[in-house]
Amino acid sequence: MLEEKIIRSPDVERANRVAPGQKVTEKFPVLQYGGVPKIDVSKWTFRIWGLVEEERKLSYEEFLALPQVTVLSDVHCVTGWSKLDNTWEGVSTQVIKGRVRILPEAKFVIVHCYAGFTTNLSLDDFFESDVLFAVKHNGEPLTSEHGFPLRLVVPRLYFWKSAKWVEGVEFTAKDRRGFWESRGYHNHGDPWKEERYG
Ligand SMILES: Nc1nc2c(c(=O)[nH]1)N[C@H]1C(S)=C(S)[C@@H](COP(=O)(O)O)O[C@H]1N2
Ligand SMILES: [Mo]
Repeated sequence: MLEEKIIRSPDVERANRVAPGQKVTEKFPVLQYGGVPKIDVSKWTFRIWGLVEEERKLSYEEFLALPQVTVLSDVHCVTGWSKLDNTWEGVSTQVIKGRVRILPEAKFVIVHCYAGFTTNLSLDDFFESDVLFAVKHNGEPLTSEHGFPLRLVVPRLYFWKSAKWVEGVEFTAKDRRGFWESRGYHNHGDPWKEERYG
């Protein structure tokens, strides 16, 4: 852990860390649409495309060679549970920003996952300092249930935006609602404003 940077999500500094309408759990429930995929990392790639100067594709090895950070964050699931004090290790979205030239027309990110699952974020939300592509949770490699080999973690929004089994990101000029966002959930999803449905 030589000189590893620990980023504290601003929500962990709140006096009351439990967002309205939420209950704390010590467990780590598993939730998704459909089954849990077993992903073969020798075939897995991380692709960056859309409104970028040059499309990029990284193997799992290349992705792991990127500089890593540790983030401390709370999780708020829209179904009502919150799990406090999670440490996530992985690659900050800031690193992605440094590796591709994003065109000025780009305003949104669509995160693409196994089996066609997507979630959408504004560039501002995607590039917050506590957002990362995680490979570890609480010191342990991600399990398949929780998104192995790679999951996005967006600490300041409801957990459905923290997409599991990520395969790439697409930069777009127009917003496009993702899987849950087009099935009744809010387009943004701030737990402190209870942006649950919309
Ligand atoms: N690929 C994928 N990622 C997903 C989902 C999904 O259906 N597919 N569901 C989201 C929802 S609704 C939640 S609450 C969290 C749950 O993450 P966990 O199973 O690690 O607790 O994953 C999110 N990421
Ligand atoms: Mo969820």
